[in-house]
Amino acid sequence: MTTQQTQTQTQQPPKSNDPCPCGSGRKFKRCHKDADAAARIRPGKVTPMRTVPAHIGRPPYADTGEVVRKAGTGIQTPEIIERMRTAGRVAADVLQLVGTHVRPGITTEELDVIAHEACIERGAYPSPLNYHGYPKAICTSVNEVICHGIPDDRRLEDGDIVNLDVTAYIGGVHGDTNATYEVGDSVDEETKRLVRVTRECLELAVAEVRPGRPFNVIGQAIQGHADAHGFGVVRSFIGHGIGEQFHTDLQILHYDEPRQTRLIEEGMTFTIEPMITIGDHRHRLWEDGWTATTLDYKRTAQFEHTLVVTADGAEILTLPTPS
Ligand code: EYL
Ligand code: CO
Ligand code: CO
Repeated sequence: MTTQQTQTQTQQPPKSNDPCPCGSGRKFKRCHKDADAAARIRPGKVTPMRTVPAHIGRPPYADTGEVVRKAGTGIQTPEIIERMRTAGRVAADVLQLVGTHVRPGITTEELDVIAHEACIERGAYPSPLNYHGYPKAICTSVNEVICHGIPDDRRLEDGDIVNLDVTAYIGGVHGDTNATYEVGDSVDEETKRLVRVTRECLELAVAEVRPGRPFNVIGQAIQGHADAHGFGVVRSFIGHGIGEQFHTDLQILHYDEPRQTRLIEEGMTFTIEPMITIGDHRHRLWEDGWTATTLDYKRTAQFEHTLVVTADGAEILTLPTPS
């Protein structure tokens, strides 16, 4: 996918007698066809990529869309960590601001424009913009969209949920955070519980972070809490090391994986960003190649913070400026 294109995306649902995309082996009409027709978010119109003024510092991929990964130890210098405090706070402030605009009738494109301008006002480049060719400043993931939803002309509806994922690049480093918002006041009780439990999964995971512990304490905390509520944990999208690069080699799993024995070390910076589902944890991609939805079209929620590991725990870098 290249930059600067206007597209109307289409996705053909499977034919009635085709195998259901959920992998059950049954015919689509006997499996998820009704759920599909009732609940599916459909791709809308995506406007051309917006520009960022020349005085804003740009990450290396901003002009080409090509991401070059550099290897590192995963441990940041105090000087980089200090810059990440600023980037994290900017991302959190932008997220909080855009969150105040979530209401029935607003389009996800309008939310993107607010985020894009808010980053620029604060001297930041919106990190997703042209990252691997991604066309927008933020990700907006509605209802059954797990992550990487592209802002478009769809209007939010009373009873929807929407995740806003904001990453800001300022001072040569990234800060990455997201949250799920209820749209209007008719969100059903099961969805409210999903959103609450997902927020708790992130909080419980952050509380486990401490030097000398295996990374798997993070996934154990998340999966333990999700299991207790009968919810699924998405496995295909994971947290990541972050710093001068948006994504480093460090992988943060959100599910229990005992083979993950690497130890957490002071000075590491990474995200935790659990995606929790009411039903099946597996995903499928829209034809745009970016948008990931649940296979069964049931709802999913996500929350994300960027952290630095301290001597005795974790400092959350993506908290908003105290008001
Ligand atoms: C851009 C690029 C495919 C993000 C994250 C935006 C999306 C799909 C190619 C990870 C990977 C955010 O860590 C992330 N969010 O918390 N790609 C991302 N994009 C994009
Ligand atoms: Co993010
Ligand atoms: Co992230």
